[in-house]
Amino acid sequence: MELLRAGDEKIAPPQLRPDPDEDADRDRPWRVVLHNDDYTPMEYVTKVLHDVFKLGWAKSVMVMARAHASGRAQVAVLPKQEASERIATAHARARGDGWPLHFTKEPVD
Ligand code: TYC
Repeated sequence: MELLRAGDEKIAPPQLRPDPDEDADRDRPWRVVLHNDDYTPMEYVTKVLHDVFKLGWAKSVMVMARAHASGRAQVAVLPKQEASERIATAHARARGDGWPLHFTKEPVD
């Protein structure tokens, strides 16, 4: 059986690594943002910031208060994967407890 036909060597091999632009994107720092809502108790928000994002208690209170007053607040700047995982953990915990607490992430420019 013929394994290699004439011209096959001109076909580009499959890319093993994704687009280099995606690598650069993954390496950029990502900002985790906390969004205010009208329902989640302040103490609950503070505890999630402390437990999931590992902020000290005073910092957790400050970040919660800023989001409450301004609509949103920066929680942390993390590698993309870690930001995604912590947000997923925080959302799972909040949904499990019946609260709409919401985080997003955005690349830091
Ligand atoms: N606004 C909420 C309340 O009054 C508390 C809260 C603060 C909720 C910050 C979300 O990101 C938030 N109970």
